[in-house]
Amino acid sequence: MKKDTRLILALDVTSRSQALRLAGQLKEHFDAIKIGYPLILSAGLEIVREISAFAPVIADLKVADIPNTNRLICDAVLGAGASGVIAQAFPGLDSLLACKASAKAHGADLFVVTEMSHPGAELFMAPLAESMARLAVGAGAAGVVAPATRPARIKLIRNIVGSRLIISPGVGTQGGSARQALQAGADYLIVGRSVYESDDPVSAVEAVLGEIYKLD
Ligand code: BMP
Repeated sequence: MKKDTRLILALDVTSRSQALRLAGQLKEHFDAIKIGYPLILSAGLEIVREISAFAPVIADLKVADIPNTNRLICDAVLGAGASGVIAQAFPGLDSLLACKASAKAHGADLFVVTEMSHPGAELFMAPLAESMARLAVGAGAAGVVAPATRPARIKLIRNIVGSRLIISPGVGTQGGSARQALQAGADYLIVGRSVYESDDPVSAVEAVLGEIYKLD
């Protein structure tokens, strides 16, 4: 994945035509587009290939099953053209290794969730986030997902994952700051509603980029 804008678009719309319109309009501003259940279940698996004509697609299926089922899920979405897939760590190393094997076979990247960005993640995920990050490293993941809503947690997870990528959701609508997340060590920011729900999505993403460039 190129690292030009350091932004990944979370395209959680449920209309195929709206998704394709937004992808075309915004592709220059994002290094990748993350799509998941909302769009894939609404528009069908073929949307993965259609969106990947605009930018590399990360399939956010938060894969969380036994190894064989994980493999089938990853094979399906990576076979449909995704360049990366997101899995949950909590089912364990064997489940993650199945995702990793599928990703390797497709020349794709595996990303593993450590701690999620919403308040509810503090109950079960936060106490285990460091273990999940270690498991991601052990499974050979290309990167992890860590919360822009809690920059201190990004810093902690960076210490564990070393040079692996950190992709970070929670900027904008969820209250996270782009600048703070990057300063804490995120490689990429995942941005969704604050851009695609805006009346002027291009201006909305330019505002985020303005915040990022202030870093230099
Ligand atoms: P938004 O900018 O609209 O809040 O979108 C964030 C995106 O990142 C959504 O697709 C959501 O499912 C995803 N996400 C998240 O918000 N927090 C996490 O911890 C992990 C995610 O994948």
